[in-house]
This record gives sequence, structure tokens and C-alpha cells, in this order.
Amino acid sequence: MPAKNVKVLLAEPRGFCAGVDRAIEIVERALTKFGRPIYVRHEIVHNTFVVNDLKAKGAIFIEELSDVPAGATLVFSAHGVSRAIQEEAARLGFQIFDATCPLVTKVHVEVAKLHKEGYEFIMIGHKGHPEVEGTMGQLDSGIHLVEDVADVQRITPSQTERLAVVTQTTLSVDDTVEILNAIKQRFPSIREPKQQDICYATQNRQDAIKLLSPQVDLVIVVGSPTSSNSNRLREVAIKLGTESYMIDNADELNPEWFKGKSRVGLSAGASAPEVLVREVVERIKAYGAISVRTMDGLVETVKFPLPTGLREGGKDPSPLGHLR
Ligand code: 0CN
Ligand code: SF4
Repeated sequence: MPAKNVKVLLAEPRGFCAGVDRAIEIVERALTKFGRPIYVRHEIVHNTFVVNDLKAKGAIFIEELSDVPAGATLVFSAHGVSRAIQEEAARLGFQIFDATCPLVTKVHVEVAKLHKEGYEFIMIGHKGHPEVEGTMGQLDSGIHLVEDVADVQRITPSQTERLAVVTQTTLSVDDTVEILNAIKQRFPSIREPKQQDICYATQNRQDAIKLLSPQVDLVIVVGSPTSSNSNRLREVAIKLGTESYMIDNADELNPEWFKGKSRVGLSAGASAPEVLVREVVERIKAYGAISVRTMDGLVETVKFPLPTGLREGGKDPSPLGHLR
């Protein structure tokens, strides 16, 4: 009994956000309406379980549009795509459903608008992440990526009068403030977004970890290694001095982690289904946990509409409804 007498505290909010819910539903509805296969550019969301489940239902995940046959139905992932990919997909004549989270699209729209007014951009984000590639790919040039404070000194914008800052939506809120301060110090007249680009779900899940961490001896985050927002949750706990691990599913739990612990916190990234959290809870119970409680927390009510063409039918026809 590695977790004998352990008390489990569940973070609130945790797990699926409105953008992930919508993205998965777009693939599910496309499968129902048009039949298999449905092609999806990049993992619809960064979660192994979700991707495997949709694969089993007939989704084919690709990175290159050259792997999509003529006449196919194609879905763009929640992380968004560059203009070049949008244009190529349209040129190739696929039936396209865009599952880009509306909060990512908002950043794309802002970039396009300010670019027309002559702005150059500094983007805070992680190099190589699909969202960063999609946002930077809204323009041919003129977006300078910074990953940390040191990068701020390295970039060389061509002018400083019309500079604006944008960010990836799933960053660490605290690290971003630090980087933003360094940017403002070097470019005092830089334009900031009216409302920060880090999304409500990222903010709320990190805030919940901040409340949870001091109350427990161990924080477990359910999320896949590729998921930026899930990784950030583990980091927030560690920064607060709480031992923390991220796992894809209950099988990755290590009984050793529970040695000498009496209270264990559990959260999940925005792309991690609740069914996986439940399995982790069951496993910890089997290890000897004596209670499971959900902390008080914000109730999220955000919901995004589906694209036209997939809206009809009202109720969720989803064979994957059990994920939520
Ligand atoms: O894990 P996700 O698929 O993506 P990142 O956290 O890596 O950006 O979660 C959905 C978020 C979006 C966009
Ligand atoms: Fe949208 Fe934020 Fe969810 Fe990403 S984490 S899909 S930006 S709501």
C-alpha cells in the first residue's frame, strides 16, 4: 500500500478547456457527418489518449499537406496554422474545418491588423511549438521570437516606433511577466495587447495549482509531454517548492513518489480528458488513499461555437462523449 492513508485533493479548474472541447467535437462531428477517414493536420490537441481514440474512430493525423489525398476533408488543429498552410490547403481544394481555438485566432487577427498599420512584433513563445509557427506564419517576416529574458537583448527589430508584443496562449503567466518587463525596459514604447494573450484556461489552471500546492506534499499533473500548458502546471508546483510529476496516464504513476506523503494534489492540462484523471484517482485509491476531495475553485462557463457546416444536430452526437 504505497499511498496508505493519503488524502487526494483535486485541482479546480482542471482538464478540458472550451477550445479543446470544440476542437475534439469538430473531428467527431466531421467523422459522423462525412465518414472515415477525416484528415487532421497535427495532433488535434496535445494528448496521446485523445489522438489514439480519434485514430480508432477514423481520423488520420498528418503534418504535411502532401499526405492528404485529393478531395479529402481536413481539420486544422486547435493550435492554428500559418497563412501558407491555409492557402495551400485551399489551393488543393480540401474541405476544410478549422479547429484553431478562437483565442489563438484572436492573436492572428491582431497580428494582421497591426501589421497593416506598419507594426513589427515581438512574440513570446516556445520555438518550434505549432502555435508559435502558426502565429509567426501570419506574416512573411517582422515577428521576432523571444523564449526568455536573454533573448530580449538579442533581437534586432528594424525600427522601434511601431513595435507590438504578442504571446503564445499557453505560457507560464509569471515567466511571461518577467520577459515582458525586460521587453518594456528595452523598448519602452512597445504596444501591449489590451487583454493579455495567455488564455483564461491557462491562467485559471495555473492559479488553481498555486492554491493547491501549499496544501499538499506532491502534485501530479495529467498531461502529455508535448502539451505546453500541462508542462507549465508541473513547473508552477515545482517553483512553489512542491514535488511534482506529469504523467500521460495512471500506468505512469510511480509508487515510490508516495513514500512519506500524506496529501496529494491532482490536476490535468487543458488537453487531458477527465476519464484519465478518474483512472489516476482509482489507482491512488488502490494504493491506499482514504479520501478524495475537490478544492473550491472557479467554475468556467466559456463555450465556443462550432464552425458552420458542423453546427446542426444540436445535441452532441459524440461517440467520444465519455472523454469529458
Ligand atoms: O496541450 P494542448 O493541445 O496545447 P499546448 O498547451 O501545447 O499549446 O492544449 C490545447 C491548447 C491550445 C491551443
Ligand atoms: Fe484555447 Fe486556451 Fe484551450 Fe488553448 S488552452 S485551446 S488557447 S482555451
